[in-house]
Amino acid sequence: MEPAFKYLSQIVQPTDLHKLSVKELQELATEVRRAILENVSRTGGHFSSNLGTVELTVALYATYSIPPDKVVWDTGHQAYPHKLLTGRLDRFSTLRKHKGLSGFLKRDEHALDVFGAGHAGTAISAALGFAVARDTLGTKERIVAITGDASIASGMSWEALNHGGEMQSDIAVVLNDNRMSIAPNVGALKNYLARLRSRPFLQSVAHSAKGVIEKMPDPVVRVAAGLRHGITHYLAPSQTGTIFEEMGWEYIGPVDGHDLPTLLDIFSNVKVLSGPVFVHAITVKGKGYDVAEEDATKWHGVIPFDLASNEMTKAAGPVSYTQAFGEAAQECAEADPTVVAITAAMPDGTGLVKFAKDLPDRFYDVGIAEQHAVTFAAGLAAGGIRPLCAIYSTFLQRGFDQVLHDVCIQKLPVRFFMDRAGLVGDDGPTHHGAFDISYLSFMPNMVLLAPRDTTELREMTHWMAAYDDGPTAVRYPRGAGDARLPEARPAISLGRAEVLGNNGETFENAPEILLCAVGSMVSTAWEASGEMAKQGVRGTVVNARFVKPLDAATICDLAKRAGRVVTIEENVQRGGFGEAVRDALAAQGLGHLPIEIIALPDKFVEHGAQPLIRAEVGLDAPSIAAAALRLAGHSEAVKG
Ligand SMILES: Cc1ncc(C[n+]2csc(CCOP(=O)(O)OP(=O)(O)O)c2C)c(N)n1
Repeated sequence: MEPAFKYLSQIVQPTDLHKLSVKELQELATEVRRAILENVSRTGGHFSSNLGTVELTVALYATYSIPPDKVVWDTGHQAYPHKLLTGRLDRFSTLRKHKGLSGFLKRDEHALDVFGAGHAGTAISAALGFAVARDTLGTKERIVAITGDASIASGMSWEALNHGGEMQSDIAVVLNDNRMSIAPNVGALKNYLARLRSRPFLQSVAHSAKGVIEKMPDPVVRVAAGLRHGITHYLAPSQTGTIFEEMGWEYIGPVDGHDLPTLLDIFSNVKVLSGPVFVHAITVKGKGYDVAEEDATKWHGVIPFDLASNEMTKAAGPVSYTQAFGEAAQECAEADPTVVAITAAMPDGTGLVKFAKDLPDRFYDVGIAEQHAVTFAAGLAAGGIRPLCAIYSTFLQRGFDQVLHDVCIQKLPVRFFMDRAGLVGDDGPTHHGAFDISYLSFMPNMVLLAPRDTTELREMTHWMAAYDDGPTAVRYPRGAGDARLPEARPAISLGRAEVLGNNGETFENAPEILLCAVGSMVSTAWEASGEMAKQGVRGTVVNARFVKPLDAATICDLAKRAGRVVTIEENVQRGGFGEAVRDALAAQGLGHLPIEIIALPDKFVEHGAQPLIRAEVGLDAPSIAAAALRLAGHSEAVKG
């Protein structure tokens, strides 16, 4: 019987592609595309970006000698063809599943994942590092970076192009230009790339063109020869030199990123060129799957879908935190003309699509430029505007110094909205928002909040929009959270916690434990309190609301009464909420009280479904109840 993937099933390593004819490589590309379609429709994952890189990957891997040559992928969300061409077909069905293949590149997943990523804009820097390492060690391998038209607009990419243009090391950058970020791409560079794209597609680069042309004595002949071979470097810069050439890179393009025979020819020539080379490939996001080509945003990252009907069936659920923020942000902006919203390339992910549509003059998508987003917001705030700066917890790490240096030192009222705080699930360690409490709460002047549910996020958003005394930040998880908490609540007030009490009946003299929880963990603590009540232990739940300033008075009063404290947070322990509570207790002479800090471990948590990995690290109700009962002296563990 013919195998399902006649060619792909034979590929164990990229050099296996060298044995195939052009026609067979074309068949292989078709199989790679089919493998992505069939698999991602079942597992979910990044979709349209991967359909767009099939021919580029096949052409590169068929021409370069990998290993020892190295390809560095930017972000890694478009590298499924790379996974398939490096012998991972048999494990492809485990993509993004717990203990299965990662959705990104990981050095410990495969030797040819030479540089891991998840955040955008790192590939050119890393590739330049590989090139300089090679030159230093005297080895001979070729180095290629592949980046996207949105990722290349990030500051780091330009820092690397700037450095590489001066270094003149042998390195190739392939720009996979599909005109799209997750949303439509933004910025002036996008317009510039569009102008380059409008040039006719290159058909070939003659073998060693550059070396040959360089030896031509007559400048006119040299220019003509350069043009013929798509090397415009020899033209007068003021007329046609691209910005890349001006910066010392050989510009080759535009090339049709789906025309495999041409790509094979171009890469086999690029491979032997010396110095930094920039190949501009034009691709179509979603290539080969009509609906994805038409709506690349919707199909950028998908949940499992039906291949026959193209239906993505998302179970109707409660309003997500993302949606709650988006709606509240718009209410704030509609009520106050000084309120604006900022995103760094994530209008959809941060819930701001409707805001952008309804209030276009008050909405800024700055592209993959978190550092700029933060300082832009700081400037706006200094200029009298109220900016709501919506950046995922993990991506705000990029803007650490900007938050500290531009916002906090100057006590500017920038409001940060950090979606995807805590464990995000299938995207894994590059995307978990595990550190924001630590990296924000030690900054003087910062006010840091976390809501217990989406209603509280709405209230906090309004409260923050009206708070002009300095910077504020709120963290909230991916998804809708757990709405099984009492609805009634006091209004938000600076530095005040909410005491939720005990979930369930206990005897009057029952032993008591204070469960001090923050954000997403409040509902989990509430559930744990219910479990504890069944064991005759009163778990008094306090919803911190503010990590900083902490409501030390309330927490210490309750702790004194209960005599034991458990803190629960979806952040690493070091520098986190629990340590702040422990310090507050010690400061009030309660350092002797037994305290257990339940937090994320001091390791990078792998990918997997949110409930699964939360349970694995002890952030589920049974684990919390068991830990609390142990602290109360109950040996009987609730878990299991
Ligand atoms: C620093 C950072 N900010 C935001 C993101 C979220 N993100 C993932 S992919 C992507 C768009 C990338 O677009 P592009 O580079 O053009 O690649 P394409 O998906 O179009 O192939 C964004 C914004 C990220 N991964 N890293």
